[in-house]
Amino acid sequence: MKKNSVSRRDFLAASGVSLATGLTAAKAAAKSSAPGPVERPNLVFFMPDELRAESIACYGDPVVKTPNMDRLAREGVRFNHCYVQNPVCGPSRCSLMTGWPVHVHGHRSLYYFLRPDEPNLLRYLKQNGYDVFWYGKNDLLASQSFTGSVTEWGSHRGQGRPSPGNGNPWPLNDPHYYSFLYKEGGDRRNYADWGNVQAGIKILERQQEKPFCIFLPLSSPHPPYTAPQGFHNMYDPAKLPPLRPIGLPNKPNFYEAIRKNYNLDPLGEDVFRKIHAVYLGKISYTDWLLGELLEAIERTGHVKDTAVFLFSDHGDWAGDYGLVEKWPSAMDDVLTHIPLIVRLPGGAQGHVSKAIVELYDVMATSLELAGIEANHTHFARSLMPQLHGGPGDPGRAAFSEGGYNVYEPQCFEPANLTPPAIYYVKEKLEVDHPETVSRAAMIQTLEHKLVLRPGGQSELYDVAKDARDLHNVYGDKSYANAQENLIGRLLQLYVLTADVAPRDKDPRGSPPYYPTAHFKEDDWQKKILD
Ligand SMILES: [Ca+2]
Repeated sequence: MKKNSVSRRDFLAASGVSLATGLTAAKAAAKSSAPGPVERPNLVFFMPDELRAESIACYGDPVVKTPNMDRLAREGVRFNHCYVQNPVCGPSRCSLMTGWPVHVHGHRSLYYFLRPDEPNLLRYLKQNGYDVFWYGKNDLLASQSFTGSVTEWGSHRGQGRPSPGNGNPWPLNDPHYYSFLYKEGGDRRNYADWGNVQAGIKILERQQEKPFCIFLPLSSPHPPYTAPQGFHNMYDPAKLPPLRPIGLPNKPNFYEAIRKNYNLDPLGEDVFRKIHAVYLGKISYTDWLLGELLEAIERTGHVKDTAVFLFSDHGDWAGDYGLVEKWPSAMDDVLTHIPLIVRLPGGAQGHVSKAIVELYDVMATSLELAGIEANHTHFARSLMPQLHGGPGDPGRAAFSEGGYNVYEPQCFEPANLTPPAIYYVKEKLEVDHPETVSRAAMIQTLEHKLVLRPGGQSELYDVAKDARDLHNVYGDKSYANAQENLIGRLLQLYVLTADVAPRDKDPRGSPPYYPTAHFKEDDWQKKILD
């Protein structure tokens, strides 16, 4: 087993102690950029839902147009290898805001969010002088956590539904029905995402006394695969590079199960290419929204005092492998590898960090920028060194987890849908065949990726040769050493992060004894009160 000691930096990060204040680090590298460093900058979190890294131009997609994301990368730092802690909305967001792998507190489902007795980044900000504005979907906080964590929130969610005539266009018995491929949408300004971005822009435009955080958890490019006019048909399916093929050997059981249960088998490759083309169109729409936001930041003079973060909670298959959407225990690169771009006043410009980082590092980074010390134990690491041009930790690994056990009905989606609901087949498959959503744990390095599924098929990829996850070599003797090393390292992660000890202490001695506790319950009370 490879020796993998815990470095001082790891220890400090796990203790919630920063290596350097934002200001100190900023001074060290102030020469690297135009706007100077700023104490306690405003924070803008632009978070598209289901945006995978590789489908953005500056991450290497040869077709898609994402000029605003590319510009943000040129003006800031692009993290080339950022991974989520879970491939599904709720768990990934809970990790993002706590700095905990999902196993630390059981945040593995869509039905257990951060409660008032648990930490979260937004509450740290609000309780330490920031106004926190939230416009978009939830999947993060329990209802009772909102007032303590968020100054003002709202969602234009209702307007985000496809407009009449733009719903599922296929008859129920058509194999396209559960493909999530819909028709072209409406006007780009008639979408929830546009409304939520506008709400954020209004905050930028008004006078603020306190530093602020604007959290924009948007819906795009989440399926269904439909995009507004001007974006839906932006890309020619015939001109896309080849998708990852259908029917690859040694893939987990849910690949075939999804295709069979969604009735996708009869669909030709042209349909999956169209799905992919529309997904790229929806990404370009998301990029346009980012452009609106960046323009407003510039127009309101906030470039100099506002840090802008772009990241997502997970990716999407988007037609690769003949699959659509995502799956709770799937760990493909297109699902776990997301973009992370940060533009920081006084930070490096055009820097690309190639070392592995994890999405929840956003939490530790934001705390350091805001000058807040966490009062809970977490495992996120501040990315401040990279934001000032540092290379990051070349030996770091990323970890991700997913799936449920059959004895955890509280985790499963409720399976109370009936046709024509588009998620009917997904929920039914999970409940009828829970083995397809068995628990999974992934470790990813720059060389290899292991996905361990004790109740299903495990996977191993030679990432250096096979970054597209095409050839599962789990159990292949020529990879025995790599497999053993990764399993050992995964075990170490669980040993080191299995739980967190509360910071508040109980006295070791017994509490004082008060004889009054044993007064007889005679009728003295009655006597007094009568
Ligand atoms: Ca999501």
